Amino acid sequence: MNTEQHLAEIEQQGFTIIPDVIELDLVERLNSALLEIETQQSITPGDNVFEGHHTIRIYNLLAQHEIFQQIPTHHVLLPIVEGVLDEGCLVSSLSSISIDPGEIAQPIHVDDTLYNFPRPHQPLVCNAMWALTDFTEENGATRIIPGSHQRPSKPDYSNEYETISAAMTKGSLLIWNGSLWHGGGANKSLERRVGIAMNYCAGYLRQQENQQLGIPLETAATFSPRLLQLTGFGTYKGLVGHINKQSPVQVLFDRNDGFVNVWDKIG
Ligand SMILES: O=C(O)CCC(=O)C(=O)O
Repeated sequence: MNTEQHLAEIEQQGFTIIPDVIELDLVERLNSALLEIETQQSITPGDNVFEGHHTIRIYNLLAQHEIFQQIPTHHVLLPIVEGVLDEGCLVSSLSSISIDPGEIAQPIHVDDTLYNFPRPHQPLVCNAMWALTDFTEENGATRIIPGSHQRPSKPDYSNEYETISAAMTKGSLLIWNGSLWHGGGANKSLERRVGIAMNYCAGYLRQQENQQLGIPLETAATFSPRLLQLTGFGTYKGLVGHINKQSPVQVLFDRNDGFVNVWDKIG
């Protein structure tokens, strides 16, 4: 399937799966980096139903290791996300979700719930799950309700819903409209299920993780121009986020990266 076909699927059913798209060498290096961070920082599971009691989550990955810089700009993923949102889309959050054996199913939810617009609405959030292990119904593959992105209501956290499992092989991507009803699955297997949640939002919304304060400036200075834009060090359409008619990259790093203030463009 090409980009257009994936976009059509997301529009119709709220999600698409791209099998075996991430190079396995990269998958292994991501897995090693996550394990190293977890061990070095003694990261333990969260303490609520949403994050899970047997799930290791590592947040703010772009601040943790340079290997994660390859994720937001992925050459197959990003054009699809740009097609759902637009080219001014932002990294909303980048975190890992490792579901360990014994974890129960996460409540069904939508990822754009806090942007409280009447549903259904234009896409505000587009998220991708990177499968760093096989995802199966048994080990906690993401549960989804096809077509639910069009529903006028949001799910009730305390209800159970009929879902399907987004089973996929290691190295695959699940991409969904943030209005889709979904949640992590229960892990009834003996092995950990590892995913990276690469979440994007429209460029005119506030990002879930504060990238500009959460990523050290000396780290951001090493980012490609596109990654700087995606993390919010640029502006949306030459205006939103400007500082005295300059882009943040100009103010912080004394570089222009093609920025033209929208009013100056008009002439
Ligand atoms: O881990 C998963 O499969 C989904 C997790 C999720 O939807 C979330 O934490 O928002």
